[in-house]
Amino acid sequence: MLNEGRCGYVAIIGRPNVGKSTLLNYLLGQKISITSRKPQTTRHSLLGIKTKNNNQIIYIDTPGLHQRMHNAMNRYLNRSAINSIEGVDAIVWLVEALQWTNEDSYVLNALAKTSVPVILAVNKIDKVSNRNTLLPYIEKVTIKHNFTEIFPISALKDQNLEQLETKIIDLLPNGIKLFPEEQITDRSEKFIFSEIVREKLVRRLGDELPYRLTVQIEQFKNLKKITNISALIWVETEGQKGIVIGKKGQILKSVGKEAREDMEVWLNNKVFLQLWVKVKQGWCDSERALQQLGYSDN
Ligand SMILES: Nc1nc2c(ncn2[C@@H]2O[C@H](COP(=O)(O)OP(=O)(O)OP(=O)(O)O)[C@@H](O)[C@H]2O)c(=O)[nH]1
Ligand SMILES: [Mg+2]
Repeated sequence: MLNEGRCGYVAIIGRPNVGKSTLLNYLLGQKISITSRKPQTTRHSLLGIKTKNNNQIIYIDTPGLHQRMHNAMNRYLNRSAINSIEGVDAIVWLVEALQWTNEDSYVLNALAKTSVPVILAVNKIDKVSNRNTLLPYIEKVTIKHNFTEIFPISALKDQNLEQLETKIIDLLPNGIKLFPEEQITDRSEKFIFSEIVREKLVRRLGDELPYRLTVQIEQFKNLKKITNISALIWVETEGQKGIVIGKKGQILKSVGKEAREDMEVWLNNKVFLQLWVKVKQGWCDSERALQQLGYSDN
């Protein structure tokens, strides 16, 4: 008899910087979502599709839920994360071991309104030197919601992820696969590549990164032996443009090199990458400008 597998959607949520994208990449065994030490690295929800035997888990990586909602960009990020809680089959909520912030409380409030099963994943346990402190912490968080299960994990060091995934599959409904087995994300290569450039910028510039910077792939041309790609980096002021380019163009040069190397791995082809920095004032405060740059709810 044909053994029908399970298939469903699972949202990975949590405050900024707690390790959501790192977890997704390790669960998939491939890097599709960018990560960095800086909060609010993820700006668009994206799907990561994992097919395992007869089962298919469709993970949704979300921007970190946060409380600072002053401009259009922040409103978009929260809307995008909250919308993905609706209609999923399970939620994995990440907190960081021994840490609790107002932003965690904010996520908890959003969860209180849902009847979807929630798995609590206590991440970054590799950072905890005294394991005796972990249990009281977990007990304190556990009583805050009716969790289906609780897993202490390390997304970075691959601790307990197998067990977490087994439990996730248990929560999915029976059903046929919604995506082809070889597909790992719903996003285009253009999207992934703009994110690769942004990751290198976030990592290189750290706190100096213009918060409102965005990247757009302008040209993407697959030739036989090489792929030509050009990307526009949008900033808001001439000063920010200077920061992104760096002294004697050093920053832009190394960002270009690192991004090109990642793209070559992804495409398994040589890449010729050109980066341009452009100034567009006030785009982050305008809903219309956001839509033009691909930040839309549709
Ligand atoms: N030590 C340790 N660091 C981790 C672990 N998981 C993630 N990190 C680090 O935490 C930082 C944030 O990780 P991300 O995956 O970008 O976090 P995020 O929740 O997706 O953040 P946003 O997209 O900004 O909401 C990165 O520097 C990761 O390397 C872990 O298990 N252990
Ligand atoms: Mg992220």
